Amino acid sequence: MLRPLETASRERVSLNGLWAFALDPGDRGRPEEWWRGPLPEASEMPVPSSFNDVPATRDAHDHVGDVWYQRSVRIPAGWEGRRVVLRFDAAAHRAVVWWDDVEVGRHEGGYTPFECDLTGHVRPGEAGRVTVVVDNRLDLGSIPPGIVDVLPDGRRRQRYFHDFFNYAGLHRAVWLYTTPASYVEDITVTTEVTGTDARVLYRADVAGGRVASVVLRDAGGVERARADTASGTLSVPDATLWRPGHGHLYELEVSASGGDVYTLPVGIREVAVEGDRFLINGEPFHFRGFGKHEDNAVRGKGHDDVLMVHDFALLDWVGANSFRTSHYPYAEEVLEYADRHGIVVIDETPAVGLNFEIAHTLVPGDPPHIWAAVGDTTQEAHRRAIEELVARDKNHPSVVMWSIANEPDSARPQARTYFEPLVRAARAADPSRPVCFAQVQLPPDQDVMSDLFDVICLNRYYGWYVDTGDLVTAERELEAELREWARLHGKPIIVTEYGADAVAGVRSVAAGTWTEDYQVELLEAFHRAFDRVESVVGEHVWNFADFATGYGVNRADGNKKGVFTRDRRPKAAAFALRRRWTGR
Ligand code: BDP
Repeated sequence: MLRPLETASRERVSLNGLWAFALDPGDRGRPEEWWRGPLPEASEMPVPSSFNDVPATRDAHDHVGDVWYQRSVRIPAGWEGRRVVLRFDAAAHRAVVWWDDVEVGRHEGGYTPFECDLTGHVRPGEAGRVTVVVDNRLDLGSIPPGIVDVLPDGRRRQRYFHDFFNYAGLHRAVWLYTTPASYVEDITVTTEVTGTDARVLYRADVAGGRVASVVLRDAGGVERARADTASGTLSVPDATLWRPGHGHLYELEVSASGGDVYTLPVGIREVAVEGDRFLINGEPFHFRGFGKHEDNAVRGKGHDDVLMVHDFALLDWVGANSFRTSHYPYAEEVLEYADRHGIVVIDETPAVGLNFEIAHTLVPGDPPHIWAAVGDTTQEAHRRAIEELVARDKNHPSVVMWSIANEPDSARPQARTYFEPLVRAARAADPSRPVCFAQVQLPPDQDVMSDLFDVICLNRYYGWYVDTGDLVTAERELEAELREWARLHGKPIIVTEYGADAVAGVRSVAAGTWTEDYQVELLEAFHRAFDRVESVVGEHVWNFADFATGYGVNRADGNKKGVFTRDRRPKAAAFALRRRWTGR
């Protein structure tokens, strides 16, 4: 799915800003058809932002159910005879959209974009009312899954099985854009590298017309290759490659017969897994970085360029070359930035919490395990989440691997049955990138599905949830386990999570748990083990920064495994990592 752009043939208007907003705790909005007029008792809500922490009330913070957004939108007068599209970069987790009284779209899945074609509903020059209802409920058919309880006093309580707060709402940009009636609908690009010669394989889909030309230009605007077919291969002798640390981009301009023009940034690079190596452009790549979250005070998961650029500056400062979009697709701005700056990304679906054993907020006992609770609906939602992720992010050179789940139950035989078709779906959607999942602390002889994947990604909490406080045992057990994975699978291993909670400012000579010093010592113990096991090709610390999560008794004002605090101040661990990763 192409991102809205301004080109010679396209215009784009941002609908970010203050929208009318109403919580709907009594579920009145749908039966009373609130889209037919101004929202009752509306307040104002900034878009993009998660809604939860903006109003400063418990009701908003803990709200479970529908919220309503509304604003008036004027269609530019010059858009006569053109296609008009309303695009939501995200609505967590389910949304229905109306233009005036007419439903124009609906979508499920809180982290991927969707569009509503307004052509035929709107008159250029006139204004209309856009109303969106967003439902933040997670159930056993959604990705991620959850359970909504209705308490004896009538309140709803949302349970979910993942360790980050269920921020929701319109937390990414909203756009109104236009294209000619016949338009470039999609472009798919893959690249191959032989020495310094490269090939750009492309396919362009034009709705209501045909491809007129495809031109590849270099960063200086000089034409390097050209074609006039809907799909083909462009040869680029002496190509400047996209590589980690160097986000070199070309531009592919696709023109359609009806005059539409779309320009796509293209990074030329090749990704491969060979034996236990992860190769980028034929060279072994070692992942240094973090699992992150989209998480900030007040905004929640609301995208903000200021915070994004600052996070990338800190990644640079600490010497990270990569991160995982744990545990959902991040805003497209983030991937575009990574493309431009040569940061490597493992791109993850929102399939987190397919596991009751590690749940923080589930009252144990009902149902007994995840595979007894979820079924075809969940698997179908999961498949859609994979396909929507690939459709959105397939052209980003920064994305080198798909992670299709975080810490699912991978011990029970049902896990294999559930995941086999999903791995197939991921490979069918994109044959060019490796596929992985992040595996919860579970030894290789108990895991029933890692052989289906290309890279072994392990989330390991030796020294924290197991061997708590004993880093000598932690280091020994970690190394033994890593060697076992290497022996059994012969694939590259990335430790996609390791870390310890540390409350900033709490120091200790005896390095007890929750101190900054223990966090440093734990990371160092892991690093010694990594450096002794050759198949380890990556280290992603959990987490880049402290983040909001449910208020289980093992969390104090959020998860404190950040190497930076929630407001991005470095803990001692940040300096230790910087020394390891940059030598400074
Ligand atoms: C892992 C999860 C991650 C949690 C982390 C933790 O993948 O989402 O936040 O552990 O417990 O289980 O800190």
